[in-house]
Amino acid sequence: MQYRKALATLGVAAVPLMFAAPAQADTVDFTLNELNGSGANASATITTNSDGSMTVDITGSGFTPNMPHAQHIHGAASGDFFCPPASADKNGDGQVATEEGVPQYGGVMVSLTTKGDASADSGLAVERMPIADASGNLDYSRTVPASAIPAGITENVENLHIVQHGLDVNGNDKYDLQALGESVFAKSLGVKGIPEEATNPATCGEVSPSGSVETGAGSTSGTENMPLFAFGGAALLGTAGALIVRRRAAEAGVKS
Ligand SMILES: [Cu+2]
Repeated sequence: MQYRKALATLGVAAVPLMFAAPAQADTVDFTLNELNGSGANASATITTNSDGSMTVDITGSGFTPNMPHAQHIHGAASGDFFCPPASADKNGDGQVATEEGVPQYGGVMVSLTTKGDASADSGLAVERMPIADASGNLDYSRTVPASAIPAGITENVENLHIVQHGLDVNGNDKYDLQALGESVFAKSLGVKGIPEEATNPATCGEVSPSGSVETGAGSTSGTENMPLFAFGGAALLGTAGALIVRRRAAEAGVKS
């Protein structure tokens, strides 16, 4: 009798104890490997906080010096995405371009800007993206508010990817048209003259250790945010170019 009573007491007590456990910050490590022979790599952590925000820390090197590098958390709340292999290079130019890689690593979920909006809408806000220092180092730290993060993303951090864009193929320390020509993706929106170097991915990061290429995430369209990238390329050319892209994108009926 006494024993059963004790058990019952335990049972009652255990339930509130389980639910009373405080929501704890959870940190996931990412390893960002070079894409497209960029020479860049980075390590990162994403910490999900109890208020629904995410703290993202990135430490990288080998980036095009003094140039902005658009960076995003790609993936989705569920599904199956991965960092693109070299075979994703469909046009055979030796580079996995934005439009070639996005279907594999997923759409933009969070824009890792330095200030202001961090939603997918800022995917191409190059003026608010981090700039590599004169030695090509790129360090970044920001807590992204819950309001900028799509539903289900903080619950699916292990399946997300971090992608950093912008690389210097011909070694002149800038984005130019000589190396790879125009950005095919920007051109597809009717905007000419944006270097492919400015829009191609330089790193892609999966959860560490990267024993398996596939980490899984995302059932939503991997292409819906692709036009955002052209906005960034246009920003490199100035506001007028960006406006043209937005208008063309609007005419094409794509999300901006
Ligand atoms: Cu991206």
